[in-house]
Amino acid sequence: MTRSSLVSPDDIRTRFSRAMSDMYRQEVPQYGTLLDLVADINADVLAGSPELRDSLARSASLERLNLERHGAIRLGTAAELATMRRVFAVMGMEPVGYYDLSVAGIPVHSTAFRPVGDAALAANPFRVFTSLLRLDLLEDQALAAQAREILQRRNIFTARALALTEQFERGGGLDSAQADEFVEQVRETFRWHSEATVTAETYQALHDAHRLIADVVCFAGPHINHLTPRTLDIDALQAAMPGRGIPAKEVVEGPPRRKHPILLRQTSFKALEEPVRFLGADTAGTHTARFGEVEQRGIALTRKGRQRYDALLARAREQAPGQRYEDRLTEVFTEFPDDLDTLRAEGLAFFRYALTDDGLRHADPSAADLDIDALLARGLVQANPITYEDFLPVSAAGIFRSNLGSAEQRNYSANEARAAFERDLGCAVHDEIALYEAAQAESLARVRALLGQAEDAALPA
Ligand code: OOG
Ligand code: NI
Repeated sequence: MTRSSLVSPDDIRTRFSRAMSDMYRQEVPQYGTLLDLVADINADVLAGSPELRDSLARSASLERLNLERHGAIRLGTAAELATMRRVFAVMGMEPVGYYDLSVAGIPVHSTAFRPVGDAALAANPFRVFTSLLRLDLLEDQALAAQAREILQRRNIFTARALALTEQFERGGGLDSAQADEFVEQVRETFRWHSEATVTAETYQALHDAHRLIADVVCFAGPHINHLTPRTLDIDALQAAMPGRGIPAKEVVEGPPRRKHPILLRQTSFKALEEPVRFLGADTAGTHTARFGEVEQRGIALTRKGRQRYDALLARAREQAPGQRYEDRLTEVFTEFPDDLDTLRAEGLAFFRYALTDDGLRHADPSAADLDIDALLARGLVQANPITYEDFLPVSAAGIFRSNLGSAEQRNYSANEARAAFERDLGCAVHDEIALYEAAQAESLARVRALLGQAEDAALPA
């Protein structure tokens, strides 16, 4: 087999995200309704704002918009997490960020598998928020042991998926037919199972300990629990959802509405109650797991920007008698600058630098050494916002909780379990902020190199 017949990981990821979307549309009809609504609203927003269309085009977000979504799964064992990492690697997805949800009373910790390079993100930014259950947080250690034993018995990957993953690792790639087979096989792992692997009694015991534990332990695989398209106006979406028969969660998670969106805003609709059959039972029971979510992505923040965001969000979440949460959030966030120049000048947000048409046409070679502010002031360079590609722990906790019922909030002691997570995963997770820093720095280096080249081009032939 020649190298040229190999399919790129970006292409495999795109095939996979499409297969997941088709499967979820069939399994959860409301997801299809949501996709239609998102497409309508995105088209309206783009038609009404040529400025936004241009800005999205410049930040490589326009073309990927209708492809763009994230999913989420919850795994039961360290071995499942380690193998999942290898499977995602075939699709060019690497673990980015560490999210400790136990501080919010949810017994999991998580990472996001996603593409990391500029070109891969532009091709298709499909991400999967991947959580690992923490049975060590269970008070009832006998129940935890039982859960571990049940999990030990299952194998969530098909033999062919593993064989193709090994082939990828050995030879460095898959051809088109193998890529299709890989996608089909891996899809099996993410599929819904209406047959539980345990009796109703065991399910109930695990459910009583925490609903999430029953969801992870009682089924043959880590069914995808939501798939989230990207909208350009989440407030319009939130308002339109009930009209299409979709019961939205009460508040949008994340920062308030702004002229220049930052980070990530998310809302979801309530999980479905689905019929399941328990081991040895004649009649059907029910399980509530799968839901829908929508998100609006904004500009990535620097460490300084993120600290300010976290502090403001914490302040907004302190109870204020007689004030609606949304109003309080908006009020508190008036302190966060909402124009791109200030966000850049104060080092609060990340930008990708590119030459302007002017910069391309009559580049001044001596400009290559000017500092970035001078390059911008001369109109040779433009600064395009970098889209936030990751997740927010406080928001994620809110999304989990809205689908577990509010009674599910337990208090686990805050504790750094990151080292254990990375050991289970088999590698360190990327630092998401370092990835944005690198993207910004590389774009600046590229701009300088291009300006420098103008010097050679200007020399007489
Ligand atoms: C994951 C919830 C987190 C998000 O978008 O923040 C998440 C889960 O419920 O498994 O997907
Ligand atoms: Ni999500």
